[in-house]
Amino acid sequence: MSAVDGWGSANRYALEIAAGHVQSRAIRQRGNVIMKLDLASTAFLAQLASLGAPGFHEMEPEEARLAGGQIAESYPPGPDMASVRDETITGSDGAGFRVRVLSPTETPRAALIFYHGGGWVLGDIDQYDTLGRQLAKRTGAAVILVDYRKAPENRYPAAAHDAYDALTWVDANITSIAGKRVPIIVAGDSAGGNLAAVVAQRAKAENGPDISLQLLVYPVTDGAMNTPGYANPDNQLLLNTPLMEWFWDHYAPNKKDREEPGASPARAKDLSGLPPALVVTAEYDVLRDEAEAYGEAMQAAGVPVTIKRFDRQMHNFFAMPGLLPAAATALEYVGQQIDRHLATSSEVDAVIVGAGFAGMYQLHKLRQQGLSTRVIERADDVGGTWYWNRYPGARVDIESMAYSFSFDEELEQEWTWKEKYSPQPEILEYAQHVADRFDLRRDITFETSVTRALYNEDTARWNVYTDSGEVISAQYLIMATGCLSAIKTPDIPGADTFKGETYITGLWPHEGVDFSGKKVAVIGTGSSAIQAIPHIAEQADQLTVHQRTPAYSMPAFNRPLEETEIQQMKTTYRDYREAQRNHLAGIPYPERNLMPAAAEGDNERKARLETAWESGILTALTSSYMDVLSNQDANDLVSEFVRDKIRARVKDPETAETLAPKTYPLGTKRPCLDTNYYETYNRDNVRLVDLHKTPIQEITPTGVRTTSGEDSYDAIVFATGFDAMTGALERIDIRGINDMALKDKWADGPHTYLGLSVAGFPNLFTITGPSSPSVLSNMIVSIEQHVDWISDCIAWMRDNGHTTIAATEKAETEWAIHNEQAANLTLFPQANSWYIGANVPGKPRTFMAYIGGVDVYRHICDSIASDNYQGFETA
Ligand code: FAD
Ligand code: N01
Repeated sequence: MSAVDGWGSANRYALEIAAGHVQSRAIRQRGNVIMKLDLASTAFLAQLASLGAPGFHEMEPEEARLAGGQIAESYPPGPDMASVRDETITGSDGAGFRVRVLSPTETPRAALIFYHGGGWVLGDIDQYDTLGRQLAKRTGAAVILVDYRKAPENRYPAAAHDAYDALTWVDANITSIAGKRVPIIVAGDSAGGNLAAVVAQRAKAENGPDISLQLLVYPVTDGAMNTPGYANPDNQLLLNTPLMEWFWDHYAPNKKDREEPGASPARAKDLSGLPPALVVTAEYDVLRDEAEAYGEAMQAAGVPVTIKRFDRQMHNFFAMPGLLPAAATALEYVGQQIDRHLATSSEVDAVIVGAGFAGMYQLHKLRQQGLSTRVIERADDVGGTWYWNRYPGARVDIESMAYSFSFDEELEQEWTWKEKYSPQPEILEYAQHVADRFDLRRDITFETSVTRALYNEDTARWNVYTDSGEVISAQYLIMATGCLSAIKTPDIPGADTFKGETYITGLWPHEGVDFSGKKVAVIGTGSSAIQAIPHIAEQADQLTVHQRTPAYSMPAFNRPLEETEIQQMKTTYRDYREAQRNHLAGIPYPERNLMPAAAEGDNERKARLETAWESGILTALTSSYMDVLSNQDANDLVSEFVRDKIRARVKDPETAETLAPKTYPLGTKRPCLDTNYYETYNRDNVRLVDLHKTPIQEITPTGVRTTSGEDSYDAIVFATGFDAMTGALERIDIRGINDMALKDKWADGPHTYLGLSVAGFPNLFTITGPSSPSVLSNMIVSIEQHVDWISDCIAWMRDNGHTTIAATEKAETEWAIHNEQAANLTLFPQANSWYIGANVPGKPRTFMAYIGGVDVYRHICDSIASDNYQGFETA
């Protein structure tokens, strides 16, 4: 039977239980409890019950061991290890026992000693091999499985002695296990959790080896068996009171022994000074209460303890890898906690904030240069923009084959984009592929935000604070926080009073949203709204779009990529990448026409603009003449061409005029690419509200009130954009020399040198920071250029014995003047765009991207570097 068939029949059993068809007495008695478990556990229990086997406590130990072993045979093999070695240790009382050292493929960053469960009577290291390997792979620790002596052949304290001897053996052999001294973690499940807790107490009492963390998975902590769970049959799935009695009777038949902390760690008089602990429990487990009580008692004694209860799970779920999906979830959770814990105790060379494309590539580069590096990321995975923006229709507006990393030719060749403009899920998949390929996640701490970063002038290091309570000391602090990652919270009165559903495009629910049958309002008509609106309109009963400023949008003409064009690009990728780097915006085709718009007659111009339009390339219209973005008359010609296109796409003339932008030059707010955007307004269920005529007064509990009255909605979608360029940086309390806050320094607008460095903030780098080309370019081209430059700078500092580098005030001021002059040569400052901070009330108005072009900018950065980092001070 295949695994899938197995699940199919298991699930059928679960349904049968629900329908009351299964006649097993045990199941009938506990049917309502079993259904409280998740489906996989329910199905597993049902299958087990259908076998009609007696409980372990009704068997002889040998028989029970065989039965337990049979379940373990269904676990899939664990991941490959760099090495697996079994050794026999001679314990302090002369008895021998086996340990298995599972070494992960990378250099181990910890040694995790795992004591298996089984009531001190059952189980062995072969049965825990899969789990051990999974732990090694996920945590990056060498895992040492311990085959301690079992009862009743060897009663208490034999197992506890072996467990401690395993610890001292690991401590003595740590360099051969891990290559260097690394933190030791003691871990175990059930009776193994008991042994881990006991070992931690003994190490403390005897001043034994340092233990960095205790991982106690539903540990047995008290032989008194008097916590509420023992009296409640609802909690007794897979492990019940009679079986616990059977275990204790075999392990410590002498009731006096059970009162000793060596058997019942909860009986210890003083729990202070124990290593930090992670206590994992299951909701329906007879051991839940005693495990959590032990965690709480340690907490009360001042030990840092995290208690995590897995809802809808039963005893032993953690140790059934491959059988229960919850085991994988719990393993990932434990992995993240261990990541976090190991990180707490480390100092690193560099901290990178953000794991979008910028943070990912920066991590890869610094690792290659041998720097110990940690990335802190708020999300629970990589991808940045493409992790957060999951609204319907989200896709790239620069051709996918061009919007991709160029730094690794193999990556470039192995990845195949499917569409001209790939949708968000495909780009996220690409980011995840990059993370897997370069094994990035092991140095990324997810679900964690950096809240503060303080520069310590005495140590010349940054102290980086996170919302999980960590403080990480780093020589370099690299902000890869993104230009468009700080959501602009809806700045409309009453926005938080709406009682229906609200969505923000940049924080879209992962499970998606079904608008079927609903009355939906969208607020905003920027790039996000333009992509989402056609999809929402198709689903919703009615859609009302609230537009303040219309956008210029052209059709993307998106389509699947043809095999021949993929191959063509892959064959010529190197030349293409070179062209990207040497182009104004990193988008080399269609090439910029160096003729002014006035130089051509109406017919030729129309033909040229038609060709640009048909290309479906974002920059085609602004590249059609050299002066589109610098000469109002030239811009008017192209803008009017686009307005005519809008008029042709929208049937109702009044709606078309409302949608046609007239208050700012084309290209000076980010232009958009769409699929059926304007055509959507030809649908009967779509309505456009012109907020210039009827501004929003407030959002009410039931809808949106404009000056023309109130409309009620089931859902409101805020496509209202971002606090761009500076938002993500200013939301962190970054303080440099003399405790200067970045936010204060930037009170009248961001000041940087090259968008890479800030005077007064040594060793702080900003990837695609303000005053660099960033958002005016193909962002991946700009990200790669910055990451390469920063990495080269750090290498240069190390080669030349410099500890710190920072921009000088003079260089920063000169760069600001150059930026302003460059922007003022164009039409850009005329628009109330987010480029200029106009979308955020109260934000200072300065043009925040370098307009001189990616090509020119690259040349400037390279010249500065080759001139010994002119404009920077080093120490
Ligand atoms: P991001 O991808 O924004 O990643 C920054 C990361 O930092 C985020 O994951 C965030 O969670 C994390 N972070 C921020 N602050 C903290 C903190 N304090 N603590 C911990 N973590 C933090 N650009 C293009 O060139 N072409 C496009 O087609 C394009 N399409 C886009 C579509 C959308 C919907 C949006 C919003 C932007 C688009 N962009 C596009 C710009 C896009 O942001 C960049 O292309 C690129 O993805 C940015 O990568 P990044 O790593 O610099 O930043
Ligand atoms: O945000 P936006 P976005 N009341 O700021 C309106 C990239 N991106 O998320 O213009 C009423 O552009 C606001 O009106 P106005 C791309 O770089 C790329 O759409 O301020 N309306 C505007 O219409 C893009 O530029 C893609 O008058 C309010 C809209 O909300 C950037 O991300 C896809 C309002 C916000 O538009 C941001 O795009 C998506 C209020 N109080 C994003 N506040 C691609 O296609 C704001 N608005 C690749």
